[in-house]
Amino acid sequence: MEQKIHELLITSFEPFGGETENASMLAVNALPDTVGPWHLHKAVLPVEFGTAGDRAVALAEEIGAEVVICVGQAGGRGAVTPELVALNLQQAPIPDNAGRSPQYEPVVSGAQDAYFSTLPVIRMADAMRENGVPGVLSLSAGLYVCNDLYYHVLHHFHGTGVRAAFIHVPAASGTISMDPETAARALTLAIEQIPAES
Ligand code: PCA
Repeated sequence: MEQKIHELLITSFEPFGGETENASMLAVNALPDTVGPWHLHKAVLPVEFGTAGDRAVALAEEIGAEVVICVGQAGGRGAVTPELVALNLQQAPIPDNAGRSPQYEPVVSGAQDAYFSTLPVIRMADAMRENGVPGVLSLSAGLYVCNDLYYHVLHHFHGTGVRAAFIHVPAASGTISMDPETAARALTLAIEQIPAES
């Protein structure tokens, strides 16, 4: 019997903060085009409040994605960190790539304070460690563009059945870092934990 193909959007981010690379791009580029029943659609998003989320939602709808995985770089973290929650708050320690630096403004005015991931992020972190890849559940994606994107996606798809998670990967170079192949292995393990509901 033929296996049904399920569409999955996986996004990464362009470089930001004056850096020339973004580990999320390197890790996502290193992924295969299919993982189990999942057909991966890869896209690179701008590091811009609002725009990143709008683009991810538009792409997900265009390809009929059942699952959206957003990946970003978290400098200073030594493990791959699936994010449990997205907060309805923006705070920019540095301007985004469009020069905007919101200070404690909501992502979506009047919407609920937070959303939990709709994917098994705890299981994802466990699977990484069980397979020898540093992986830890994170309770905060920060308040910068990664969290903004995550909140946008969870808010937009709330109640629709389209499931989403955000995963931070360590920087690709420097003292606290992870090579892109290991980060890609962690992302593959994460995707393997997603039940394909049809
Ligand atoms: N990391 C930033 C934004 C883009 C990225 O890769 C963040 O953690 O918010």
